[in-house]
Amino acid sequence: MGLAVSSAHAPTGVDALGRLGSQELIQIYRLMYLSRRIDDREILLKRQQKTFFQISAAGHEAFQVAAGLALKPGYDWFFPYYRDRALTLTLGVTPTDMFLQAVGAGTDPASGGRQMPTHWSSRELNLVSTSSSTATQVLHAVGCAEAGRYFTNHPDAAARAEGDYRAFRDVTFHGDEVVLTCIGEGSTSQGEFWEALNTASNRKLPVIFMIEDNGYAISVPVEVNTPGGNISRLVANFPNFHFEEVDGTDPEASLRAFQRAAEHCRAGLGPAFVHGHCIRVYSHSLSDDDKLYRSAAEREADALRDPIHKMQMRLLRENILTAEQINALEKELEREAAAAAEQALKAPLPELASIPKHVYSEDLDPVRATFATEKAQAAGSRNGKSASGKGAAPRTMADLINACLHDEMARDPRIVVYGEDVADASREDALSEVKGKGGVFKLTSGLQAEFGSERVFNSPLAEANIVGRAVGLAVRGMKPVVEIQFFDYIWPAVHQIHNELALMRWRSNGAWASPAVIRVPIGGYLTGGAIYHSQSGESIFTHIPGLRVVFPSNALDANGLLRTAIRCDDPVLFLEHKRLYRESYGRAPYPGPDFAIPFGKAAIVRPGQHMTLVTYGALVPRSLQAAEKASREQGIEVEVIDLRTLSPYDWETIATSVRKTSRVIVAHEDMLSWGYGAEIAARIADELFDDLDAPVKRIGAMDTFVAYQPVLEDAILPQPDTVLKAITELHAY
Ligand SMILES: Cc1ncc(C[n+]2csc(CCOP(=O)(O)OP(=O)(O)O)c2C)c(N)n1
Ligand SMILES: [Mg+2]
Repeated sequence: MGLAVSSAHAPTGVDALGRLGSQELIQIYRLMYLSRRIDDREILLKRQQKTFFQISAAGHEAFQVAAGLALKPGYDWFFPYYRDRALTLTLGVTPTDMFLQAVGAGTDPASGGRQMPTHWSSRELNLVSTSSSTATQVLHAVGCAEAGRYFTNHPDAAARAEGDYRAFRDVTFHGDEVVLTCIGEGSTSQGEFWEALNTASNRKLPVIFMIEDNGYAISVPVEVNTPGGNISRLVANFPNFHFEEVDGTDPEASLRAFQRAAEHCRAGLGPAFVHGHCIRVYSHSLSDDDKLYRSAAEREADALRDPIHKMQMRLLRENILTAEQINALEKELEREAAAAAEQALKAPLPELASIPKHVYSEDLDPVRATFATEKAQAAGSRNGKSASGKGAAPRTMADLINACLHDEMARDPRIVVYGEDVADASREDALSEVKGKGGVFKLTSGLQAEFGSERVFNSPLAEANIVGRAVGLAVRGMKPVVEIQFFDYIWPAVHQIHNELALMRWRSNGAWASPAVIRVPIGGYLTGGAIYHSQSGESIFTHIPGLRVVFPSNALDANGLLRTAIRCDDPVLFLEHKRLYRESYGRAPYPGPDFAIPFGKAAIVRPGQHMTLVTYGALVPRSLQAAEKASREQGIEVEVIDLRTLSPYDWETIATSVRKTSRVIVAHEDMLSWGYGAEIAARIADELFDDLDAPVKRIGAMDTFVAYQPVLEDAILPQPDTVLKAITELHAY
């Protein structure tokens, strides 16, 4: 005995029949039993109200220990779920670490008291922070595997670089690393699960999908989630996979299955699917009572398969340990669990001052970005030429976004660009004879031709896939600059954006981050764009802590802000107004490959003393039109402020202007009610009340979607005349 619990390595001692030796079986039992004792101790603490939530691995221990022993912590990568106590214990998470999270200690190494218990995170072990969302993590695992392959093929890209996010995103990789991701059988109903299988299969990625099938998703039995009741049967035709289906209460059979799976992955043959039939010894969590929905007979039948009891019997039957030795071992592990709990109960609580820490990067603030060179560069250009050969003549917003992508990809080999239709042509042999697609709006045109198909490629038609993989790529130090084809179709990705992308840093207390850029064509005024190609909705995203939201109104701003978005260390939603892509308004010469505009700095696009108009996006040119008319016809001088970035936004510029003019309108294209302007107007009313001579006015679309018929579209969206009317009214107030 005396095998270290936390030193994980694949057991090598086998007998002549290929079975595990005594020491290995004892090691497995130690880990399984310790996991169970930690669960039981946590249940006790919860009943004593010393912890606040409990969910257990009971019944999954054999399967999980096997997975942990087959893989290498700190070398392979892990995207587990909330039930993986025995797995993470095997990888090296200590019992004390687990209890520190259960009590919500300030010293909880996984989250600093932010996440529920069993929400794992350890940089040392390559254990990436996971959420409570079922199935999001499997897409992160896919992105992680893509990053590992990319760095293996391009080791130079892993080099540390100063001056941008790379200074804070150190990269490690091994050519034959494997990524393990775990999921319950019920959660395989989620689309994200199928989207992950899709890409893992197509790209032959070294991902092991570990399906922990305990027959229930809370109270919902497997046949309700899985047609036919067996997920292995449904996935059997995915190409390139190695499939295993095992009794997940048998650690030895499970270990063999994981070893074969890992071998398949390490050999570069593709992903693996390891489906283990486990049991749930307790209810779903301490908040659930399975007697409400499971018959006594069923629960008793399950109990007979309890992996702890089965392992005890085996150790006795095979004369590996005597009853006394088992008893002594169990007592020792019980003491270990109790001591760890005691230690955690004495740990300090988190400081209240820690709450805002790690919402955004503490290292690189895009508001004060050292690489921001707006003034120095705006005047000149690099001999009037960009990397994409654009001249010094005024270029459209579409051109300058494309130029920025070319420049940044040439500068930073960690950038990959993917999304729907963004490649020039997925079938490379066509490239020599075709012009290439390069995005439905042509914003990524020529990128694949210049940088190759490994760096610029089409994704499946699945928005959660695009963002979920970006999270996994960015966690590894890559810089995904992905495209969601239309804002109207961002919704399947919102789960990933809200619960994962924006939260990775805060929930892991700064240990992990996923600073990806999501470019999204947005907005209406298209004449016929209708409901599903005209949507706005930026305030839904400015309401997400951890996410930067950028919304340029002209070519130069788009170029400089996209550069900052790419170089900074936070996730950025980069909104590009479709109507502004090729307008004559706001064209500019190419500003050079290092032109960067800091976030949170508004532009006063028209000075004036009679009132302030705060706006952004497509309402900038419309507001300017109205302001010129007001000046011409009524002598009203309106100061127009283009916010340029919505989160963060430039309160100083707003406040200074409102103090000067004492009158303010906030105008945007999105619907009026609960729109972005509501927040700005409320803050002005709150903080600048004494400076105001009139109520704060807001302009926005009608509270409907945008209709197809142009007469309706015109009436629904705010027009220059709508703005002019508001200016006139406010001036007369
Ligand atoms: C996206 C999402 N929907 C719903 C929930 C609530 N929920 C938490 S666990 C769970 C059941 C999961 O069952 P399964 O995948 O079989 O895993 P198990 O808990 O049985 O191991 C549900 C519905 C959630 N966490 N995330
Ligand atoms: Mg289940």
